[in-house]
Amino acid sequence: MIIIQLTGLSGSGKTTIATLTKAQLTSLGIKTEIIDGDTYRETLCKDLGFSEEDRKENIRRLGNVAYTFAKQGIVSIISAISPFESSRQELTTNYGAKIVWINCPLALLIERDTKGLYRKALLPQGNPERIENFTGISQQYDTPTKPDLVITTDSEPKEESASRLTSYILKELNL
Ligand code: GGZ
Repeated sequence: MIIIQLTGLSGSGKTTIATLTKAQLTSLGIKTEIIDGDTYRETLCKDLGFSEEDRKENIRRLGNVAYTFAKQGIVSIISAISPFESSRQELTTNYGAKIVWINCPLALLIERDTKGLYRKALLPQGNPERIENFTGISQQYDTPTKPDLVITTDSEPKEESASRLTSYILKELNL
């Protein structure tokens, strides 16, 4: 059974790496499921916001979904910011989930700002457009203390990052 938790700031490349890795594993005949925070926030986690409590509950639920897939022999990749070390450790303790840190410098994410979210997060308090509790800006992101793998996304092509994750998973599967 293998569960991978990709953790990293908004825009760091989690979804892209998860998608490319899934394609690589699938081409090798390995069943893979991506459990994406953004997607589940439209369904199972629709009631949750971005407070510390809600984010922890979000990760708990995603962990449980991942476990359901993983028990059936499906490689399960959770792709969510997962900013709190305690939440990540909980999934490691409960399900043996591996921690993969998708690391990209905050300054670069602010500069790229592909979805315009950082601009809104950095607006002054009181501005109606401002996004509150934004990870890395107005809410904490705990740097992973014991990541099983670190993928730095500012210095290598995404395909290479995905290949490193694929290799790590194959090693964990003894393949
Ligand atoms: C961080 C936020 C916020 C706030 C909305 N803080 O890059 P995205 O847009 O597409 O992905 C982010 C997503 C975060 O959801 P997760 O389920 O991954 O978060 S967590 O693991 O912390 O529960 C971002 C968008 O939602 N978004 N508001 N305040 N990201």
